[in-house]
Amino acid sequence: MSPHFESRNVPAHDEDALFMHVALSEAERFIGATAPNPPVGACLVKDGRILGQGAHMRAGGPHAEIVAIERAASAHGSGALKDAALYVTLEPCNHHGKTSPCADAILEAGISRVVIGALDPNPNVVGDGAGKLRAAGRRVELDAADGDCRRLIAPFAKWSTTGLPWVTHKLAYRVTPEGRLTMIPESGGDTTFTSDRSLREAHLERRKSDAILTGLGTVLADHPKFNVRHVPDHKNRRRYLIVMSESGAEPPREWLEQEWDLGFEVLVVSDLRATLKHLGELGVHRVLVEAGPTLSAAIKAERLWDERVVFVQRRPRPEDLLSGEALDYAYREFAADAAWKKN
Ligand code: AOF
Ligand code: ZN
Repeated sequence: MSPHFESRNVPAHDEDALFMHVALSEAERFIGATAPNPPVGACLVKDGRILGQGAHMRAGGPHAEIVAIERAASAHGSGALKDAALYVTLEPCNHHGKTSPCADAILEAGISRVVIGALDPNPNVVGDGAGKLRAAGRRVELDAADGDCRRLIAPFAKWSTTGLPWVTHKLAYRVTPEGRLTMIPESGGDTTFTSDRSLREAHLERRKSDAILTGLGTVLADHPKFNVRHVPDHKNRRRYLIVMSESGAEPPREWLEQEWDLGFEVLVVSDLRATLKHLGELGVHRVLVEAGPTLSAAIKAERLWDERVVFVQRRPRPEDLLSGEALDYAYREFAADAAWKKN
């Protein structure tokens, strides 16, 4: 699967899946902004028309359903919501957390049908929002987008059931003149990828992350900047930047100051597994690994990754160099036991 174009399983003429993808498109904009909450999107529909749509934008902020309901009510009047259908990527909550239960707001608005993309995997939330809606006589249906909503919250599902963050491992390979694939060793610099498309893709992965993990070798070799540059970042976003240093040696002071100024809390660590556990405790859902061969080999050998984004340099033909055709190819893969593939 190429990360340049996410493949989606939308059955032909399936209107439910289409509206659920409107909700998904809302949620996706805030991946990387909502931890320790999941990204969630919602869309309200009546007579085939979208009345309002919205997303959960940050922890502590209103839930996606509430944003969509408020937008629809202010655009069309609250009476318009009666007998509307709500498409929401995650089961509406039925608990008093930082906000009051979405299930109640849905009932009050008179919404008669609720299409849910994924059940809430959070075992600490005593909810059954779906059950409450059903008991109140509303039509409740599950999974209109064939697993895409489960995939959206896979990092949240992993974190809320194991306490560990989801690890995305970014890798780049070059083909040598002898035809061997070698890892492009450095990771932070802008020279790693040949095409703008790949650069944007790599920076989108940063945008989606709560922490970036690299190795001291990479830092010393390149003094990389790890901030999001080729796509817009979330507003006022600070992230953790983890430097694996087996010897315990510190990165250079100027580099530490540079990364602090770019919005990072830098942690220098020596134990990979203990660090992932610690990051989970800090509320980190998504770790992006951007490392050289040594740390990458450890991530691979210890099977610590959940998802990989792999860039492969193509062997150029002379005419490609003139045409400006992208000299790379990218794909994404998931560990075989990725939880979102099940049920
Ligand atoms: C929803 N809609 O948009 C989100 C939900 O602390 P709170 O009140 O924000 O609750 C957080 C929990 O609510 C979170 O752990 C997850 O189980 C659920 N998230 N639920 O109905 C939303 N973000
Ligand atoms: Zn809620």
